[in-house]
Amino acid sequence: NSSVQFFEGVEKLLEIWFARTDGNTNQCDLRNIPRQKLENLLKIVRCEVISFMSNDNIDAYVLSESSMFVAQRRFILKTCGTTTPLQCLKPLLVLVQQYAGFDDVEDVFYSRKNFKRPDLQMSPHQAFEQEVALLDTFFENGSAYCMGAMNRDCWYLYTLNPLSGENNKKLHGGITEPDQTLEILMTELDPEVMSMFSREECATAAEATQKSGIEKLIPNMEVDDFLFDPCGYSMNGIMKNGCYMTIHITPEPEFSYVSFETNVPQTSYKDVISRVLETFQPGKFVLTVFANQTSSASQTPRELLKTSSFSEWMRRDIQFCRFKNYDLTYAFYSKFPS
Ligand code: PUT
Repeated sequence: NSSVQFFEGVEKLLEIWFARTDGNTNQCDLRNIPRQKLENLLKIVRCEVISFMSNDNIDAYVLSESSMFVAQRRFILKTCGTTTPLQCLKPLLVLVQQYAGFDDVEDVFYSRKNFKRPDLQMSPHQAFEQEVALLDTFFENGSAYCMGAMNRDCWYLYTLNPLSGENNKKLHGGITEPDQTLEILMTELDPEVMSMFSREECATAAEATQKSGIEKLIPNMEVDDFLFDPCGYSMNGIMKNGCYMTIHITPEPEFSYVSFETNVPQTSYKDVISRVLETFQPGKFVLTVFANQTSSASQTPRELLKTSSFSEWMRRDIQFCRFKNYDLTYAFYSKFPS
């Protein structure tokens, strides 16, 4: 039905870890940035806050276009549609220095799946090369990667990859505390499942969260969910220890898209991945897992190499990258050969 207005569900995901050159971060905290300043930042990105929850370890914002998570030294901004997250880099770095007390960037991860309609994006997001050119103006030692088939379903990443050397090692050695991130980016979803994420079928976000089975994906999450009118759904989940999960759903059959992301540590992600797939029933999906050396998920590359299918979803390709202290696994699975 060509009368349905297209919406780009695919998000741009920016994760930045901050540090201090003198190593003294005790008094530093990104959550000291005033709310109004963050809201001004989001205006530049072309989105706004629609809901907020927090605990001692993390602030979680549901946005009009996806989510933002602010912890002591980690900033995550995930935005879909025609938002422009890279345009907020300069003011963000100023705010961080001014209010949070950090004077250095420890690591950066900017990633996204290929857009369905790149032609509708705004500068610099029409092409990954343009995004990289902008990122390179802010960061030394950034490296850009494309994982998967670059003419079909693929996933782009920009991250810091400093040359070894004493100075670099000390300042940009990367995150050594245990850290991991699982993302599942799903397309061609089952229309019956997607119909739950509309006001026609569910009166409230809580009803959609419960009926769809989202509430059972990862236990012990405090949930902040939002059901858009007439359709579309976003949720953030946070745990007392600062772990998060986030799900964003574009249900229209012509361009259905669901993203799932969490940093909850697991020695094996197979069960979580299987639950997500059973819940949303995608035709195909991109899977990415970052795990650093101290993470309990550090065996993920070995495990996923052995996993040639999840039930009826067959692996079509898999790639690995070893960065200074993270291993990245990328894989693409589909129900039917495309
Ligand atoms: N989205 C990037 C994740 C990096 C590891 N936390």
